[in-house]
Amino acid sequence: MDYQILRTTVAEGIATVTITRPQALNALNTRFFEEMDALLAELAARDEVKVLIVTGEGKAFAAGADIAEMVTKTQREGREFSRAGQKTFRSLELFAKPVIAAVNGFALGGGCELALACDIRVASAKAKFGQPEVNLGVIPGYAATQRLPRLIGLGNALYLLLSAEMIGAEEALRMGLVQKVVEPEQLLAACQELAKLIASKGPAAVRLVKKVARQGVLMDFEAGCALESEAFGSLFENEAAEGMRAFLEKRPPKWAA
Ligand code: CO8
Repeated sequence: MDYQILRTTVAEGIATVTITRPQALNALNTRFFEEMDALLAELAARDEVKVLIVTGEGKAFAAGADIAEMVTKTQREGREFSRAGQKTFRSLELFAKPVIAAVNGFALGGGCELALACDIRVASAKAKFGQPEVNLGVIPGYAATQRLPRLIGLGNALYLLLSAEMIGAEEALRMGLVQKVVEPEQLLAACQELAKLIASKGPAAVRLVKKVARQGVLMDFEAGCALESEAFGSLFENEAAEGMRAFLEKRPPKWAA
């Protein structure tokens, strides 16, 4: 695909994906979703890519769905626009490799929903978060009504969704919306360091941790535990044998690719 909005660099097993429409504060349009779908398919097939980082160029991570594109939509088109975006973000959420959101600036509406679909959120101290949809007479359409309560609890989620208040990085950290806040100039380095740390771990274990946690959170406890035992067992005679042997032999593990 001829990528016009997403710029991707791959180094040391880490793919950094940057949204490059700063003139519109990286507002998410149809083209963005098409490119993200194509990119995820490409990166899924590249074994050397272990972790993804998603970030934005300029002062926004993404300031929401593209209001200019949405304004004239009919009910049917609105539904379709929402479903297409939900599908892309679900693919990102279920992507076999961990995804870190490097939230550099405004993460509003659909932009905040993009961050929510990532596995870990690291924010610049300058980042701003919010779900301002009700200001526009709409509601989130990329699953913030579903992911936000699961991530930060119903009280915090409804506070953000109903008030449309924009909060800073420290407040987002307090709510559990982000996992870490760093100085703006440190953001990419901090995310790369975290990505490299994850990439150095047992690859099958990393894949299964994500899969089991993601699936388990939507299941009842017993079913989630059964899934965990199944995944746990599958690592024996495989990666776990090397990881534990390496520990006992006091040497670093040699993971199969
Ligand atoms: N869509 C389209 N264009 C945008 C968006 C957006 N979400 N956000 C900013 N822009 C554009 C502005 O129109 C402006 O364009 P231009 O230069 O041509 O006038 C340019 O980006 C720069 O923006 P500002 O001049 O407004 O920059 P400021 O620094 O003054 O303000 C803000 C920054 C506070 C972030 C402000 O731009 C703002 O409030 N943006 C809108 C934020 C918002 O409401 N986002 C939620 C959108 S709704 C949504 O995401 C729903 C998701 C689910 C959809 C499901 C499908 C149906």
